[in-house]
Amino acid sequence: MSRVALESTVIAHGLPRPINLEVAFQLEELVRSKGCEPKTVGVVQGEPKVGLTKEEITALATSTDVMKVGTAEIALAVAQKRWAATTVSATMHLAKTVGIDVFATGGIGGVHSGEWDVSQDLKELSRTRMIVVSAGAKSILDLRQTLEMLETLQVTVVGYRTSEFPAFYSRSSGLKIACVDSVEEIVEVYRTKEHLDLPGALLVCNPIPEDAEISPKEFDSWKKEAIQKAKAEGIVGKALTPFILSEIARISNGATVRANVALLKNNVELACSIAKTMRGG
Ligand code: PSU
Ligand code: MN
Repeated sequence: MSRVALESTVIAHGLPRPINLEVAFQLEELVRSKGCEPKTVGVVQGEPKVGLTKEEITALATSTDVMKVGTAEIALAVAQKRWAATTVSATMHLAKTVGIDVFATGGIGGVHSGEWDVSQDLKELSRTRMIVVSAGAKSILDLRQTLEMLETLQVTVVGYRTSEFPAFYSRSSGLKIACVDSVEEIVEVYRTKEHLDLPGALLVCNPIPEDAEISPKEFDSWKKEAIQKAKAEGIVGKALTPFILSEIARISNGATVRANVALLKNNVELACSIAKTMRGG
């Protein structure tokens, strides 16, 4: 059966509780309903695992002592026998070790505005060959700089039925990318990367469904407020993304959470369709 990797940081640190656990199970169920096998990735008491059990997912979603690890911190979590949720970078790295080629996430990390803070997701996307389906980069990032950095790092970026880099909660950003119109085309691009031994990810940008979109204007005001609060409270580094996401969820009365869930499901569906086409072709 075609396997589709899922990350756990969005579950442990990206969505509010208790909806985070419901979403984790819904995404796995959705993968199964499409005839594929979900492989949620995480670190269980120091053991990196590709394919968490229901109990392990529950622990990651409910415990208060869960690390957030990128590729750089996997070894630390293992040595210290910790529970850890994996970001896009760590999920890609671990999923690749068991030969998985397709991964569905919400949004990748990237270049933050203001002080230097660039996600290790970009470095991993640059070196690990995998199809990563996302709704663009995280909404709180500098999208123009993120797209430039993806180019510098030789990541293949395509829009699924769009020629704009999607802005997570909204479908457009004004930033142009190459457009692919079919799943078959996505698979052909990926096979070509394999044949020519071109390293790095094929980042498939899948815009949020229209009925779940949030207007950029509305979102910008929420984002400004959240970023100001993060500054005032001195939140930096790894804690920044989870802090801002939870602030925006609060300010928007849950609207961002509903949008996040909608785009996650949309990405999972496209990833399944890609994974099945890869197996058939
Ligand atoms: N985007 C979201 N929610 C999330 C993340 C991204 O809307 O929870 C997570 C992903 O796991 C991504 C990580 O890999 O944030 C990036 O974190 P950082 O910027 O600290 O590298
Ligand atoms: Mn960072």
